[in-house]
Amino acid sequence: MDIRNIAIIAHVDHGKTTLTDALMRQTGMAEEGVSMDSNALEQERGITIYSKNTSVYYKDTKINIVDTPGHADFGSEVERVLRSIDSVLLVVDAQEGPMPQTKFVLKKSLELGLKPIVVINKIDKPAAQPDEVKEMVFELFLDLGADDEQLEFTTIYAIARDGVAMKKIGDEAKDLTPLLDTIIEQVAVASTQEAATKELRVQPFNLAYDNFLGRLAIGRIYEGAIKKADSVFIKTTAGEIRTGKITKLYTFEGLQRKEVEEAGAGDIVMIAGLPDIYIGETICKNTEQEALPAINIDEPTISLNFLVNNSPFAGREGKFVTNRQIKERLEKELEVNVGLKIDFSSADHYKVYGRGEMHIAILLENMRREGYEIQISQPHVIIKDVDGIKHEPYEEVTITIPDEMTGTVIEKISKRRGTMTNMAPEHGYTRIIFEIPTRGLLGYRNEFIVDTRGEGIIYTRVIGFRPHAGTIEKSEVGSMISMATGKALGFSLFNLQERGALYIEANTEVYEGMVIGNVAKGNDMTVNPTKGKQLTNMRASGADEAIRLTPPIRLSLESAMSIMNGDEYLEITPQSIRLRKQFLTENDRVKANRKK
Ligand SMILES: Nc1nc2c(ncn2[C@@H]2O[C@H](COP(=O)(O)OP(=O)(O)OP(=O)(O)O)[C@@H](O)[C@H]2O)c(=O)[nH]1
Ligand SMILES: [Mg+2]
Repeated sequence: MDIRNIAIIAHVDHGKTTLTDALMRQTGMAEEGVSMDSNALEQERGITIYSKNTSVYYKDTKINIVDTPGHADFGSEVERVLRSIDSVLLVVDAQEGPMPQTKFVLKKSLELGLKPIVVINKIDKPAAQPDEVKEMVFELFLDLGADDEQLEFTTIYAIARDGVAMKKIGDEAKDLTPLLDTIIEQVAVASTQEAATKELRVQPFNLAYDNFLGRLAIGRIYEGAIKKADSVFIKTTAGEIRTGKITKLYTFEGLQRKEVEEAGAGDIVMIAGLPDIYIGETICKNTEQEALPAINIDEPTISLNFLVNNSPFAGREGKFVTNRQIKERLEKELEVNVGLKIDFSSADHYKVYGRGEMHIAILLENMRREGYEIQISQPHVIIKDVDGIKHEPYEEVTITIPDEMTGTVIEKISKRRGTMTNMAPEHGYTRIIFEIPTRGLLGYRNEFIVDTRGEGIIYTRVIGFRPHAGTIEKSEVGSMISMATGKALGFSLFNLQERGALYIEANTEVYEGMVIGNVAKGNDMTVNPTKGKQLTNMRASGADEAIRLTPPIRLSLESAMSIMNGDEYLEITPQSIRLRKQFLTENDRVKANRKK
């Protein structure tokens, strides 16, 4: 059977997964309501976090599809996938048009010589402008240096949510047949007779983990056939050679993996039995075969420490709280989380390196759901030495805001060492692009939301390491710290909310040293949130409940990571996210400060 290998790529939310799900439905591979976003966190956040494989059958052809994540923190994952497929469906929202991640994934695809099929999706939106968007996509191809063949891309119009596609606007919208036919017509057959008769070469582009089978490699068979129980060599581009034995072999079918005895050239397989296999290595049959070109893995950009929770409330909510349990969990994460690095050498903390705040937040969120308690320190950017010069990560920031807010935003970003590279009107809004050190950006998101009253959209993407920008002045926001342990009372919170924004509500249990809010003006402030009204002054005992409090700011993992200060820890348990001072008593904090 012929095989075609494609990836679906796009900016976040443009409809990749919806389209993949619809393709599975139409070909009978999945029921109504079944989604590729199968992970609990994905469903909750409504985004794809992990790229996933599926396959569908259409007209005697097997189409392997990789659904990729659109969020920039997972961009390097997309890049790896692109190396291993033959064409992409570039999905573009018919209203928003090309966005920063559209540009990034298209650029990578064009550089690899792929010929994308453009899918203009969501044409049902009231403000959809499919013709204009097609024009914009064409311009983007030109800007990114597409060759003549790539410029002749086919455009399909779709409403992925309804499972329909058309070759022209106005065609009958029945199902996804026009898209499936286009895939069969345009995507090269995955293997030739010649490749099929050569000796085996497989290259993994993704990793998975199974409690019984251990590490699994997901890779493309470039040449030859692979069989269960095969003895193989694993070659790296550096020339190292190891041996291994395939214990189990799977192909993809809909959302399932299907165990097979053998798979042939062109197919995408999942391989068990190679516990130390890694992305980009070549699995082959004899030592003379050449390793396939390496697959680049992007370096981490931020780091932070993971510690055992030692807050006064430690152990109340979690099942797994010890150093050893945390270490084992992190070691397991390293099996599959390709962008992650961890330094286990220190006795009292583990240093975790990741690709961005969201990358780390997803790991932490998974851990707390599994019952772990943990503390983390403030994230820092990674500084690298390149030829004796200090380098730091930079990001491209795309901001879409109401026109009248441009002044404030430009001023703030410039202060943080951002430079504007582009500014253009965008449907009654202004879109501005900046380049800024990641360091300058840390903690900015919250300010941005406040400054733009929630109306702005900010989108960031790491663009690489550049020479260090020097000191960046940031107005550190002071913390409001509890001096007491007990239950926070409405009466005291009512008075405290005059001084800043609170993170807790009445009746929240607090401890000495816990950060319960921020301070609008000035430095850290120690307060007593447990103080009740003097009994003599109280008219009725129920008075406390009658107090109306401003709703608190609910700390999420990401927002807390971005607002926490250097002398604080974030305490994460299955039920709570608490900010605290590293030194819990005022006395110890003063002493620690003096030592500095
Ligand atoms: N109006 C409209 N909405 C759509 C259409 N296709 C998808 N959506 C909606 O767009 C949202 C995002 O869809 P997803 O398929 O999750 O987008 P995605 O590209 O996979 O997102 P990430 O994987 O997180 O990058 C969902 O709320 C969908 O219901 C469409 O054709 N029309
Ligand atoms: Mg998705």
